[in-house]
Amino acid sequence: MISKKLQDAINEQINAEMWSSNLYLSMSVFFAKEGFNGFASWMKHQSHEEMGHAYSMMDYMIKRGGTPVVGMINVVPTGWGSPLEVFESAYKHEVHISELIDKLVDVAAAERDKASQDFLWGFVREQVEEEATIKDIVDKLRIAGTTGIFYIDAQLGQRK
Ligand code: OFO
Repeated sequence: MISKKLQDAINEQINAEMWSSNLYLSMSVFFAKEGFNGFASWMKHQSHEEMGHAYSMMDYMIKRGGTPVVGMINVVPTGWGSPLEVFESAYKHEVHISELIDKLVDVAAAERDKASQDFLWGFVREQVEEEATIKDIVDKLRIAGTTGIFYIDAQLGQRK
């Protein structure tokens, strides 16, 4: 059974994952309005993926006898200056999420909860991928000219 302290910490992370989902949905709307349909579609997939992280944490909590909380989600940003700015914000956000996950592992270790540490290491690994994927997009956008941006938009639109 999961401790109350770890349960509270995971619930905070569940809230952060749902906030991330809304953030990427907001970015998707921004892109759709700007005519970048590929970026919009990519961000919608990302939003789904973040909800998936929240679901997975909720399922885990239930298996361990805890109670996941579906709490209030704070408002997310709605306006950016350019596609590069959007992806830079997304990258910064993922770095922040990685820090939160690292801290969660520390809580699980302090609680001597091996199963939770094992579960959370999966997210530590996931964050390496998330950061790398978004950083790669940022790097490409930094060197792309106007034509390049539309090429990247078309490419990201192929995400399944
Ligand atoms: Fe974007 O990552 Fe969830 O955890």
